[in-house]
Amino acid sequence: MSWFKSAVVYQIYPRSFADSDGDGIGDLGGIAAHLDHLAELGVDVLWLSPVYPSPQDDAGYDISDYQDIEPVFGTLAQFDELLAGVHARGMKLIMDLVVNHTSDEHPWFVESRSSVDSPKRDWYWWRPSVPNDWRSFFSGPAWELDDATGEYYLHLFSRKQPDLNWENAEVREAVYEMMRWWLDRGIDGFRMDVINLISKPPGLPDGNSFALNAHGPRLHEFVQEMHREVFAGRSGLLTVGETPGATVEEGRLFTDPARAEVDMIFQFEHVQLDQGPTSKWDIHPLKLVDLKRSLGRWQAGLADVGWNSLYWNNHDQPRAVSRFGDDGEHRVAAAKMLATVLHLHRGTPYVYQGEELGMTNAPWASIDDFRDIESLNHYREAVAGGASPDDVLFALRKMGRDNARTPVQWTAGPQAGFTTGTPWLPVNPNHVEINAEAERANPDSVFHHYRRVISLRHSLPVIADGDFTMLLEDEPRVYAFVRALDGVELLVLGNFSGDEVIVSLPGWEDAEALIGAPGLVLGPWEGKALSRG
Ligand code: ISL
Repeated sequence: MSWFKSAVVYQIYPRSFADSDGDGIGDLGGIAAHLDHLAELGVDVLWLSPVYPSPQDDAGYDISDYQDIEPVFGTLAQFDELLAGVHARGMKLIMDLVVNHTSDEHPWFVESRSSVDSPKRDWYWWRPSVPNDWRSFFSGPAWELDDATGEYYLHLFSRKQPDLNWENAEVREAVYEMMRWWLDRGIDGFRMDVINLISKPPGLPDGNSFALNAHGPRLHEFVQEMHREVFAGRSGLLTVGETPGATVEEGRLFTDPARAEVDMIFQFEHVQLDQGPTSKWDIHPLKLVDLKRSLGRWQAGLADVGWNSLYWNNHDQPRAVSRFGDDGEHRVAAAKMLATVLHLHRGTPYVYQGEELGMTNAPWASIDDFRDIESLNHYREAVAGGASPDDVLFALRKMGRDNARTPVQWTAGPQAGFTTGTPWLPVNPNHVEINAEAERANPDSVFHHYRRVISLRHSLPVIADGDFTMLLEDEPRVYAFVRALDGVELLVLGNFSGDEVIVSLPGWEDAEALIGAPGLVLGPWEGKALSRG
């Protein structure tokens, strides 16, 4: 069995994790100071969102030097120390790999834009006139006129994130060389940002820029080449591709070990069920049966081949307990239930910083509170197009990425113990109640519940490697499934409602309780796991 089947990954968003020098921005020193919190939680792998030099147009996902550390975050020497500290605690560390695009301030792009004859001209997508109607994911057109040569370049994200041309073999070799450099330094793998966008459609036809780019014709060829050139012959690594729009079939292609691509992918279906088909800002109530159907399809589809990653949230998504649970009266129960349900699926679970505390979305007063380029651009474009500012704000409050980016709440004290200065994004006022210090001291906290579900994955083969069967598929309030391995069966139940629910599952009434109380009665937002055999 691959080691990562019993592993749990923790995502750190460095700007918002912990600040060690009082400038209001989290940094490597802050991460180093809290490694014992992570070791105590019991996670196996840390994933660092980008810490490379960057103009921070998209909070570090616009990289201007792949082989150094952003000074605001620290130095390479501090990075090496941090890596040693992670390894000394028996954990691994993976880095974010953002190679669909660079920053426009990366030397490659600076050289590319300098002249049509530049040796690096073909490293990006240049056209003498706008070739199609593609839109950027951050609003506005995907082509930007560059004054230096009077030509247009492609940017699927912000205009400061020009897309690399993966058709060019020199680009690919430069990326692989950089990846080998990090692995030689001792890191344990990569989370690959929008890796499914790297192969562009031949002829750059008109149409939906996302659908057209989401699985280009050379995608799997490129990922297999990367595997051969970078990962082959190295062991113990973790590779996870971020692949918005991937289908179950694509998931099998990416993660079938025989194809030598990546270990797992982040698929997006379950985080789009409460959104309209064309816009994440078109928000609908989530129906639990849709969630079960979607996640159940991924469980079934990758049962014999490949592997799932499991997540409720990350730095791009609202807080899990606010979106899928209840962040009011039943917050603690809901946060625990969400952990139980997610972590007992088949797959590798990801915990996003603060999720282990049950952190919530933030109370945004006005548009001036937001910092994220995606939210700010959307607000500007929607309001200019005639939308009511209140309606736009309603959606930003629920779906805006800044919800995930408020500082981690370490203590009940000033600035939640995140910084001695002024935080780059305000701390959530609820830190007086929700914080790591209080939760570590309380055995009934969300934090200690996460410790328990994480340690269960380490100790019980039925969780790491058992079969998965969804139950009660049409029941609108209860998520229910069974895991089974070698005669051991585990029933997992999660009440996604504020009502008490009694479930009818003959044969399980007297099963032993692993999490929660025995029996088939579920209190509001309660989760439990029962075992037999
Ligand atoms: O945030 C999203 C929804 O609007 C996603 O569609 C997101 O843009 C997409 O998942 C790609 O995300 C990744 O690449 C982006 C970066 O802004 C995100 O933070 C990163 O996770 C560009 O690098």
